[in-house]
Amino acid sequence: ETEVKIALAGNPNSGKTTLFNELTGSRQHVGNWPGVTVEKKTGHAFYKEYALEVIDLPGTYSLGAYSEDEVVARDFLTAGQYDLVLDIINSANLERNLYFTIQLLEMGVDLVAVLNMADEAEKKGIKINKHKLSQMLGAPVVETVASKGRGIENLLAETIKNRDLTEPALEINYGAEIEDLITEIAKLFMEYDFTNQVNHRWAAVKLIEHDPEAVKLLEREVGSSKAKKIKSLIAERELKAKDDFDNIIIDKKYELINKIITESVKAPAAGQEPEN
Ligand code: GDP
Ligand code: MG
Ligand code: K
Repeated sequence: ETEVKIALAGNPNSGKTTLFNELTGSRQHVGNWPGVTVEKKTGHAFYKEYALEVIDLPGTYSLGAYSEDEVVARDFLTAGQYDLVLDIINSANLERNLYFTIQLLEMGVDLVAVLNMADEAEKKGIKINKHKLSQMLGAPVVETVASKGRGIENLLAETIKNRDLTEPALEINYGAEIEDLITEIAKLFMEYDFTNQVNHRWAAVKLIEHDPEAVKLLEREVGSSKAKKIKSLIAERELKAKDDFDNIIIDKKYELINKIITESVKAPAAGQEPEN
């Protein structure tokens, strides 16, 4: 029997818990994440000769540091103590859900994109080209209707097939000003012996966003005086820049999401009734 550890991540109400129940049945354990009051659900599923440990992460829209839920999910994901993440997506609300997906991909998380609520998307006349979406995300894509137990066998098969997935992290081009800054931060990471296993480009972007957890990580790894030098470099560049870096970073993410949606989704035009 081979052990495979998977985590369910995604937006609230994307169907994570429903899928978790479908996968694990009554083989569940409920506890708390260490140090916080956030509920931790783990369970077991069996498929062929594989025993899957399944962890239901708190649902969040983002992976910043603005709530306990986000920090729990993010700490789990950056610690890397899993084989594969199942990113549960509400297919009927793709734009918002993909915002979370691309954050995972930028962190370098290996995932299967699970297009859940396929029934809701169908009702709305939304047609998703799974092959194209998979190509653009650089991740396998499967379809499920968790509430009806549809697509679970296929999801298990794809999970096992991709358990050793190691894809390079997604790199979004944030434009010359930010890209130059990322390059310089990366050089300082080298010089200062920042060796943390997190994706370094992702960490640099988070520092540019003034993410407090990224700042804490940096201070822990290189000490506060070196961390201060990196923070000063960022502040100096921000002063010179025409536009707000935070805004550019969000805009570029949505630009990519819109491109993905344009190329992989057919939705009825506004005011037009779905075909069925
Ligand atoms: P979570 O917040 O991600 O854990 O989401 P839940 O599992 O609690 O699901 C939110 C709601 O969506 C519940 O009412 C589920 O019954 C429903 N749901 C889950 N999966 C599906 C699905 O594939 N199709 C439809 N129509 N409803 C679903
Ligand atoms: Mg839930
Ligand atoms: K992996």
